[in-house]
Amino acid sequence: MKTYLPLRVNPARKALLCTSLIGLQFLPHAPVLAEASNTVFEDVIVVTGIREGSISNQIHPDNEALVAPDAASLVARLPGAGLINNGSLSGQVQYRGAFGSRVSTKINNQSFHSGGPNLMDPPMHYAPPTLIDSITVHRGTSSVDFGPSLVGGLNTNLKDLDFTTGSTFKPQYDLTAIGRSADDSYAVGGIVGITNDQFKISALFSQEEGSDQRFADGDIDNTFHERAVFGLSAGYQTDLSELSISVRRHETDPTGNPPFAMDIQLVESDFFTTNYRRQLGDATLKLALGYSDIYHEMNNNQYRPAPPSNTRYRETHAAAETRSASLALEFPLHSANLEVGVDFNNADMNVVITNPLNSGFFVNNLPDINIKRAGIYADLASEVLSWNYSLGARVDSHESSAGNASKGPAVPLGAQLLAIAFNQSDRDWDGETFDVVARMWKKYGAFTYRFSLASKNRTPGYLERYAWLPTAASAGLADGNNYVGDLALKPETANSLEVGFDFESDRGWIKPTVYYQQIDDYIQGTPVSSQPREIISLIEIVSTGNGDSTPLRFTNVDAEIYGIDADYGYYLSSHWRLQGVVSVVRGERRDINDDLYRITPDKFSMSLVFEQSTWSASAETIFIADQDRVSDTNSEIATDGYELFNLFATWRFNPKITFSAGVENVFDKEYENHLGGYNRVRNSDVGLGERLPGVGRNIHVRFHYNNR
Ligand SMILES: [Cu+2]
Repeated sequence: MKTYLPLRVNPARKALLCTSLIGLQFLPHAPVLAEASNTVFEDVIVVTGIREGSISNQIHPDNEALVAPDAASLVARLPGAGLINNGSLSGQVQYRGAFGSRVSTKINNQSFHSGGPNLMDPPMHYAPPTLIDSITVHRGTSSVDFGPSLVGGLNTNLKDLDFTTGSTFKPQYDLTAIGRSADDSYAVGGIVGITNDQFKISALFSQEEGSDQRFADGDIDNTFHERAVFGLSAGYQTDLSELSISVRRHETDPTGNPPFAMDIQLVESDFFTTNYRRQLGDATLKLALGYSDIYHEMNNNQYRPAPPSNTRYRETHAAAETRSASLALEFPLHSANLEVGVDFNNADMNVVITNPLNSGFFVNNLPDINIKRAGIYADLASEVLSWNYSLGARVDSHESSAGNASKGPAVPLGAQLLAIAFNQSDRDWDGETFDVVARMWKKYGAFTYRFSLASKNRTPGYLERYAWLPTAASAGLADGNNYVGDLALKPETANSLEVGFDFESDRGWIKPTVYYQQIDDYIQGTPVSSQPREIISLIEIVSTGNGDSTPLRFTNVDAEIYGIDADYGYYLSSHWRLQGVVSVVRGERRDINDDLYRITPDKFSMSLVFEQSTWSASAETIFIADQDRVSDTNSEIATDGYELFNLFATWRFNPKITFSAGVENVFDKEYENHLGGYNRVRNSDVGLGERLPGVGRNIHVRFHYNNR
């Protein structure tokens, strides 16, 4: 049995593990039809805490190279994935060419709206590495019970205690400490509590801080970060039911965002979740409630060289409050397993831009937005002629509205006129979307064949629909363009086909997938100047005042994304093996001859791994290709390919203590990170407008101490 996997890229084990994790989390009830589970379509990254002796194919947890403070970088190592790097704590996961809200991202199964209109706090912002237990990534299409998600979908489970056997309360802890040289950063955190066979109660905490990251030519200014999390959780179980409640407070202090016009001043957020599960005869009832309240401030003058003129000082205040609920019933139906459910999501958001030097300057560029959704779904899983299949459908009813834009007297006339026009427009929208997902898989010897066919939707975000003032806020596109929304936008629809297989034998494994996604009404910025509307000249005038004379408007266009990705491994001997990942993604417009923006360059990685029972070591080479398939519409600049070399080792001293260490970018190679955006901070060692470089040589250590 292989106990150490320094680079966790073996989905067969992940699939097994995931099944086991689900079993563990929802004890005491095993899934009704374990074989028919969809886990063959999931990748699971285990970051901490697999319980000793609890599963047969055990994977030790502490072997992921946590080289960055942003946990999104962990997901970026998977086949088909990449990291949209907008700052040390502002990374978005790109999956098969999609990012932002196209890839639904949850924490502890809670779906919530970010606070910042530029996604300075994307969902993974709320998952500090010291607190992560595991991350589940849906390969390709997520099943309908996951909720709406155009491409893929991921959920991060934070650490939690396990119920024990016997009524005596026992202390339980799971603590992690991380240090990194490239930004002199540290992170400490974990969970501590007491538990018995019925009750558990715990406290969660995390503290992280780091300065600017170094690269071969100096410092990458405004890549510093600081974040703290506190929380409490409690659980109760009986033979037939389980109830859990958790509450968390996240506080992000000044954290830089070099590809944006502003930096995070603060993000203060409260999260509340409660989950209930009950066995009713053969059926399982699941209820989940969630609430999040996020308040965020950012500015362009405190943490980077201030603008030359007082009139250009900006401080933006943004808030998002999300309420969510879901109820599902899972039960056997003849030889099949049926899950039916309803889910709701209701969010209020507001964004005000101010000038901290002029109280007469304030403008409500996203005023009192409300976005509501109610969904109903059914998912049938069964086995016919030794093929497993799952068929799911969901219908969602959507509603959105915006309030009146307020504006101070110091706001220029052009913007005042745009606000008046916005306030006179019809800002209510409602619509329905219909998603279907069909999957088939079959185990045949060493092979598992996988097919999936889906049609999924994404409704426009509040910025895409309601941004009436041309600003650089763009949900993190960071392409230097100003954007305005379109009240008439339609939802995006992705029709996708995916074919792959998992092969696993004593000699190794390979899991390739080929996919094609046709995305109709893909939302993309197109030049305002080419659009026949009378107000356009005004938008251009105001946008010119805001630094971009050629603004873009979010528009429905047609696109396609296709590619192939795989992970593989080959056992050279009982202690040595080779393993790695291949990703090739293409994203293109179908209506004009252009490529999609910020698509992951082709990637190939190979690690040589040496493994013993208590320690392992690996040497990894990553080849990143040139990316010259760039978006003309987004004025995207091509980047050159490069090669990186990393080292990593893990020692397990005893069942409680694991220590890992590694060197990222051993040769301190200087390279442009294609997904990193362009530098907007003056007087940095990175030129203004230059593509942000990847981090230089980075020595990282991690210490994990737990008795779970
Ligand atoms: Cu922000």
